[in-house]
Amino acid sequence: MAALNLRTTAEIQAADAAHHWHPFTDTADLAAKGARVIASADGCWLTTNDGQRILDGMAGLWCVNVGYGRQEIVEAVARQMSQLAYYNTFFQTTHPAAAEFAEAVTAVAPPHMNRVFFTNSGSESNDTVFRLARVYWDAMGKPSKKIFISRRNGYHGSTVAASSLGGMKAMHAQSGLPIAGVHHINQPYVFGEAEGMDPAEFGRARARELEQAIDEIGEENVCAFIAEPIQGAGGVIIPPETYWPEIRRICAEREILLVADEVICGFGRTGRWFGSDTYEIEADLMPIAKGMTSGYVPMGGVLISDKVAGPVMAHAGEFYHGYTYSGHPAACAAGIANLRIMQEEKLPERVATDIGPYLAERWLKLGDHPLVGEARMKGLLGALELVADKTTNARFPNSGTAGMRCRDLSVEHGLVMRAVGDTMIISPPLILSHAEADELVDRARRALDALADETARSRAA
Ligand code: PXG
Repeated sequence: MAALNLRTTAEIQAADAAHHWHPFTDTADLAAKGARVIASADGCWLTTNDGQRILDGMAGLWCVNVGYGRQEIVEAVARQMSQLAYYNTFFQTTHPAAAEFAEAVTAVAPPHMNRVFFTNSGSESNDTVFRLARVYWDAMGKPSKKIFISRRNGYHGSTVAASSLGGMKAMHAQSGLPIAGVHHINQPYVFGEAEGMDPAEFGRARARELEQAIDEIGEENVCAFIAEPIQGAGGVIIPPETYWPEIRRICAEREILLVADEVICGFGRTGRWFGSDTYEIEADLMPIAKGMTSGYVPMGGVLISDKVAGPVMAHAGEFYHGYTYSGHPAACAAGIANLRIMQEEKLPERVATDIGPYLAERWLKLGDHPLVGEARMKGLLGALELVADKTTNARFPNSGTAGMRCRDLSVEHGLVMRAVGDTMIISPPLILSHAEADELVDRARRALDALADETARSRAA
């Protein structure tokens, strides 16, 4: 492919350092170092501006499910933009792409979800949930039901309501969050928090914190419980098999909405269309984004159950909520083409029966590495827990330092792996081949070996 950008890497880094404020980044620190410049990508591979090829173990940011460079999507978006680059979906108007994508995305959703509200990101989807769930209880004649229960170390986005629903302490500390009306309970993190407890029992105990919270707050005040089927940004926390059935029991017995944040787990990642299918969650609302368009054009949405849609439509009248770009034609065109690829290539099924088990078998063997306390994987979501002492699973001092170093070493070895503290995580494109899966695990092992060498050297010094 012809070079898109004739500036040198140093020139790009200088412009970036001078003018670009990056998300979730110490901007001064990055400006001093210079950002890594990704210039192009194809399939599961990124190419830097200097020509280094890196296997993308994160599918961008958990989103490029169909892989990079899919011309079907590119052409569909170009066609759509020539025909109708923009029109809104406010004021009694729609357009062909919005209607078609709404039909297509609800067709793959669980059968009780037949409507979608379009947004532009997962954060906007969760802010939409925050408002819509309250509107639902107003419509039901129960306006006191306003409080959301969510989880510590959950991630639901960066906007004000979404980050309040999230349980990221560092985010809350920076801006006086959470806002009123959000109550956090503990997460089902076996490796980090079960402390010798049987995982099945631990899963049930963590789920029962929901029941206790409802009792403390008063059921008449609780609006909804929101959680990711598998926590992504929190460190690929795969709940024990006992967790979701117990949450479901509680939600069936109590009058609260259940919101499954499918922004990462949706669109094939766990081996079914949605994490809710994998864990039989039966959510009332499902925020979605990321894999919805495989990241080709930004888009998010909220899938709405008939149970919620019915009363809101019957009693609430207009929902005073929407974004200029809700149902943007280019995003809808990308989404339609993306779903078509996922269906034609049977990607959710491929994750369940082919590449998921293939990668898992190899990834779990990394659990033998002297620096790994646990390797886990579900669908194409994987994690490695780095430990300083494998016999006791003691962590490294200065939490996060080993993870950060491992992340850098991994990129040096040609693999994007992300670090959450000292947990290494992957979420590769769903089109990953067997050869690429072998390559991914090889490169991860080499990064771990390099970290082990450095650790041994610094202990000897
Ligand atoms: N819900 C979940 C479960 C997410 O993972 C969002 C909502 C927010 O989506 P938007 O599109 O507003 O970013 C997310 C996003 C990371 C990382 O470092 C994860 C996300 C976003 C940015 C970084 O793991 N997840």
